[in-house]
Amino acid sequence: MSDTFDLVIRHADVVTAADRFTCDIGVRDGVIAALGRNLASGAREVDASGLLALPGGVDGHCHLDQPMTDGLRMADDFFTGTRAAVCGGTTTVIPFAAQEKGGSLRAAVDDYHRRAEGRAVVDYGFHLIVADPTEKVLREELPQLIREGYTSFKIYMTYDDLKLSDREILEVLSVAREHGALVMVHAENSDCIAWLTDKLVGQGRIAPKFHGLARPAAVEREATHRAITFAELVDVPILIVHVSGKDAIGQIRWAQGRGMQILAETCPQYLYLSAEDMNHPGDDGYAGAKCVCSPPPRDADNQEAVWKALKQGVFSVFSSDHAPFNYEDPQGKKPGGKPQSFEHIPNGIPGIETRLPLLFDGVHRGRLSIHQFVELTSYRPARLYGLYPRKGTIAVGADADIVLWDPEMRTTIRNTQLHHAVDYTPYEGREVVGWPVHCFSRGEQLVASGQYLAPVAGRGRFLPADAPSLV
Ligand code: DUC
Ligand code: ZN
Ligand code: ZN
Repeated sequence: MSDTFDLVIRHADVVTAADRFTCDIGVRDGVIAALGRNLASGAREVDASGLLALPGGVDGHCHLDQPMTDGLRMADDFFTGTRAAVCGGTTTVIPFAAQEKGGSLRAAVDDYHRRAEGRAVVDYGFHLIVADPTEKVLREELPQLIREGYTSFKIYMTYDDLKLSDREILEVLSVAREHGALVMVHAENSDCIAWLTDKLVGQGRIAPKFHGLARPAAVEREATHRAITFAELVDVPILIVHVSGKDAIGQIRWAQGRGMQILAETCPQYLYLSAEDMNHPGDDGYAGAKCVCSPPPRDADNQEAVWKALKQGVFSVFSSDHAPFNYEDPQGKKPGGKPQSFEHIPNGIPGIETRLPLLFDGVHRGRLSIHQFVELTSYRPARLYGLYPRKGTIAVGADADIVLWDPEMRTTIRNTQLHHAVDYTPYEGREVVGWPVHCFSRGEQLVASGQYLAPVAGRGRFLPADAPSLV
């Protein structure tokens, strides 16, 4: 007699954003076909006793093979980036198809598909980056792309090659409102940063640690408040990305308290890194470049504020903001091959593989519940970015993207054991409790006992997104 299922995961301690139950998981054709006790046989059987079965992580903010200006290059493409993602328990990634100023958004999307196809090992969607909202982009390209399944886009309030004026932001938000898309906002005040940077550089204060002084919390706070004001004027929800600490959190709480749909994201660096890490003495004081990201990591007080806000539900999503630049690389953190003034260090740090274990360690320490963990890292990003219920839960009919976690396993993070193509991790030597030991994507096991099984590159599929679901 033939087997009823392609795969049965036995005795799974299933945890979703809302529920916890013990059952077998029956998988057929890549989809969860049954949840129940004593399911019939599967062609493959896996015993999950003692492990937690969680929906695969959805990383709603990561950068892979994103074309860069200034001769920089990302170390991870869709192959190495998604390989690292799944080894860290993430089975869906949503990086950014970035428009260039003067270029077409459609061309950026077409180019980004070419970069992903044949490379990704897990499923992926695309956000857009709108850097040049011309009339054609606002009236034709963007509405058409939203209809085709690109329902979220990021805009920047800083960086000369990306930033929008206040007027342009209002125009983009209006299009999002009209067509039901979600706008993600990088909130830092560009002119304040430029002014502070010029002052610091003029005083010869160019080491990596001065990156933090050029982008203080007030700069993020002001831009966050301004973005909230724009959302109020247009009457549209927005998502503030990579929130770094208590000043911006204060603005978000204020808006949420007034009943506004201001959503927020934070990332591991704001829980675990601080300004001190950008002041690392190694490499004649330049090693701090490894932790240069924007907004910058702040201090212990701010870390605590981020943990509390996570617990209290201020944040909807927890993403990596994986921005993979090598350290020892003329196209990375040492542009031109040598230490540079902080203003030339590419912003961003790697973290696609360590995102989930770092937050899970907080579950182990009682900082948030296991249900909150699933909600922040899988369920809510799947809903917001139009992928639910295919992704983001363990339920009949969902894709069999399942991660079996050993909740007690102690791991010391070492870059040599990670699967990205970046030559360092900012979390080198940090011990975490809990690790994703077996990972399945659409029922195919890609990681077994922590070992990457080298599936066919390109097995990952593009996921057109439905309309955002904000709750
Ligand atoms: N913003 C991001 O979202 N990622 C990396 C750097 C940045 O400024
Ligand atoms: Zn950003
Ligand atoms: Zn980012």
